Amino acid sequence: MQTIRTVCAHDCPDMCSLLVQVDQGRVVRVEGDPDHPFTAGFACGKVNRNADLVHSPQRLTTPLRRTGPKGTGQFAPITWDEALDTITANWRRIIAETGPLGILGYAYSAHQGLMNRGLFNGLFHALGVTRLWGGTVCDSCAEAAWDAAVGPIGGADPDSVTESDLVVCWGADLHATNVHLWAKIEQVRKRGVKLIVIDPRRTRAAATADLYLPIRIGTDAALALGVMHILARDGKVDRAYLAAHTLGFERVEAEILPRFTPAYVAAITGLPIADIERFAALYGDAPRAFIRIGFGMSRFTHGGQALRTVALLPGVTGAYGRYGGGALVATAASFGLNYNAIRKPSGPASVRTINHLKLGEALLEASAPPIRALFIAANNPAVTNPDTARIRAGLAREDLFTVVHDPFLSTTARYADIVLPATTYLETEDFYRAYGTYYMQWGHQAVEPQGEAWSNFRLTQALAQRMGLNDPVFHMTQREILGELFRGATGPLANIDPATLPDAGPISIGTRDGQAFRTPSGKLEFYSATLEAQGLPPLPDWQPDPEQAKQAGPHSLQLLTTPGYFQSHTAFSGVAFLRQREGAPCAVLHPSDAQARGLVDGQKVRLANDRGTVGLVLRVQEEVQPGVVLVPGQRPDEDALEGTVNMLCGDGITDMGEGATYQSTWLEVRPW
Ligand SMILES: Nc1nc2c(c(=O)[nH]1)N[C@H]1C(S)=C(S)[C@@H](COP(=O)(O)OP(=O)(O)OC[C@H]3O[C@@H](n4cnc5c(=O)[nH]c(N)nc54)[C@H](O)[C@@H]3O)O[C@H]1N2
Ligand SMILES: Nc1nc2c(c(=O)[nH]1)N[C@H]1C(S)=C(S)[C@@H](COP(=O)(O)OP(=O)(O)OC[C@H]3O[C@@H](n4cnc5c(=O)[nH]c(N)nc54)[C@H](O)[C@@H]3O)O[C@H]1N2
Ligand code: SF4
Ligand SMILES: [Mo]
Repeated sequence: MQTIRTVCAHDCPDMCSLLVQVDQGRVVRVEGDPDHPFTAGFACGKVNRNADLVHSPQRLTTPLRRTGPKGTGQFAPITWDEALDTITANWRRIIAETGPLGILGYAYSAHQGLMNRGLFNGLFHALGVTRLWGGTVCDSCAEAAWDAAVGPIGGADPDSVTESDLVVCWGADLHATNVHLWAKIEQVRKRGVKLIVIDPRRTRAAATADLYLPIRIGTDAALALGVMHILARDGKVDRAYLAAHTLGFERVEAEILPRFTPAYVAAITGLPIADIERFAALYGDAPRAFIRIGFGMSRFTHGGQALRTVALLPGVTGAYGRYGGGALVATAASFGLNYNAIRKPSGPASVRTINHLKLGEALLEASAPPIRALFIAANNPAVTNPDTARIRAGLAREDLFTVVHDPFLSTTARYADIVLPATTYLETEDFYRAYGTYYMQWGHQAVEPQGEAWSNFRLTQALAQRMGLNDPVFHMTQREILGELFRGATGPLANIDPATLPDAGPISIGTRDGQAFRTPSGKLEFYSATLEAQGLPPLPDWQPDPEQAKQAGPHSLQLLTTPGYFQSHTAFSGVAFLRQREGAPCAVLHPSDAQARGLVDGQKVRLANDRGTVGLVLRVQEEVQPGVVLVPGQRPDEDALEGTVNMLCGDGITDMGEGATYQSTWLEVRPW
């Protein structure tokens, strides 16, 4: 038995250090590394079962060629040489006929290793093909909103929570998506620190909170402005901090806050006035209040305005200036690595880009030139992208040459002409930097690739070489590329010798300094000229969702979509145990809404709107407020009675960052 120290590559803010026990080439156990301060000796319930992922009987073992209609999943095994020859012959033909823009390279975040993730982009960049504007299905709205307020720099260090005097969990379901922060929060609560949860879903954290605010979807900006109103009214504003570190608060105070009285905010958010007052009082009395902001509040038309307004709140009390205080959305922007070495080795500076969530539109409508070849890796857009029906219609095009690289025959892979078997991260080595903490770490390979699976890294290098690309990055080893990543690194990274990293374990670049601001003014921007130039409101404000008036009928319910506890999107659907733990795909209604429709717990129901219908099992619980239907996770069709939740969501974009608006969706629920 051997124990190998590696890093969890799943798309998750925690980026755990893991100890993997390997016996005769098989993963037998995966555990959290006790020597990592944040991982703190435990892995989550999904990754504890990673032996089942690596050795799942559903793993792809060879490359495949399509033998039946697209979408039906009929394939025959072929060799790697045949597969690569077919791919490069098609790509060369398309490039000769219409230029590289006829090919769309589509890869995102299922492997968080900087090389296994980034080198796909390097390949696409060097070939000059049409590229994905990645992340719009995920965090681009949250990121743009944070950048408008704070700038492209990480937020509060989650390790600092040990010194916080109040924790606010605002639109993040920590038991699902950030369990190690939850563990830290539990510790500080033992010394009396209070927890406030603001979430339309009564999450597990909400059930234990000192104050739970079951806010209406999409009304967070109003709540944050209401709190600012009360802080100003009660003289709890840190004027010295505001003068030194922020821009435009006096305009917010004069032009916006007078409207956001507790009564007005209560009417918008659905929260009792007394609870809004209590929240503001607790927040105003906590100089080191830590707010964990999740992406939940960003998933609707005005999601950017919501998240940006919440991100401004710690400026009002000066919490941003104190260790333990402030706000955290993500940390990734603080790692000044030389990513371009991997992502942009050569190729034209700018090419056509396709918004991640507009894949359907691109496949069906793009012209000059149309998309004739599609390469997808580490993504399952036929389930996880909104407007799924249109995506599938695009993928079904007979004249589209599609390649999918994945460890499993995903729903998307079933539409491919060529399917390539991918390794899981435990079959690769890579370098990682977290997006939810300030740690970075080398991850060792635990086992050999299973079957004939190739890592993302190996595949990209092979394709690049066959396409005649000579950039050194397509010929270097992972350890050599690590040196390139640190070339010209600044700040805390400048003192690191990359050659020492593979044996170094986790390294934090967190500091005890107050929040720095990287906006154009160098301050926290209550007033944003950047937003104004984009035609957006330069001051924080709240407006109703315009989609509600367009879509909502008299019996409509608004969709609430959240992460699955034991399923992360579809990445664990090849693990039977975790599918069972998650349970059958379901919809959750408040008892009053169920009763009004004559529906009972456990019944099969149909969720329907103009875009489609989905069949799920109903759960009737006070986990949500009236007017909302919660559908946890995004599950493949075969797990459900029929369809998948994203068939009901449109491809509309958010006010900032062109992100997905899953929750600007209204629908009806009726018996199956
Ligand atoms: N187990 C598990 N872990 C995961 C994932 C997963 O699918 N499953 N996904 C991974 C990925 S790719 C990502 S990007 C992250 C996402 O991680 P988070 O940012 O934590 O998760 P969100 O999807 O944003 O959902 C968080 C919460 O927001 C709430 N919410 C929804 N709308 C609103 C609103 O209008 N206001 C407020 N205040 N709250 C709202 C939801 O009810 C939910 O509880 O998690 C990662 N980790
Ligand atoms: N309704 C709704 N939809 C959502 C969300 C939501 O909150 N609500 N959240 C959105 C968010 S935040 C995100 S990030 C997206 C995620 O959407 P996707 O990126 O499509 O996520 P997964 O379903 O996890 O698909 C990842 C695929 O990569 C494969 N894979 C895993 N490891 C590797 C590897 O090392 N190499 C290769 N080549 N493949 C690998 C997995 O088997 C899986 O098929 O979903 C979005 N969709
Ligand atoms: S908590 Fe996140 S980083 Fe840690 S093991 Fe689970 S998925 Fe991986
Ligand atoms: Mo995501």
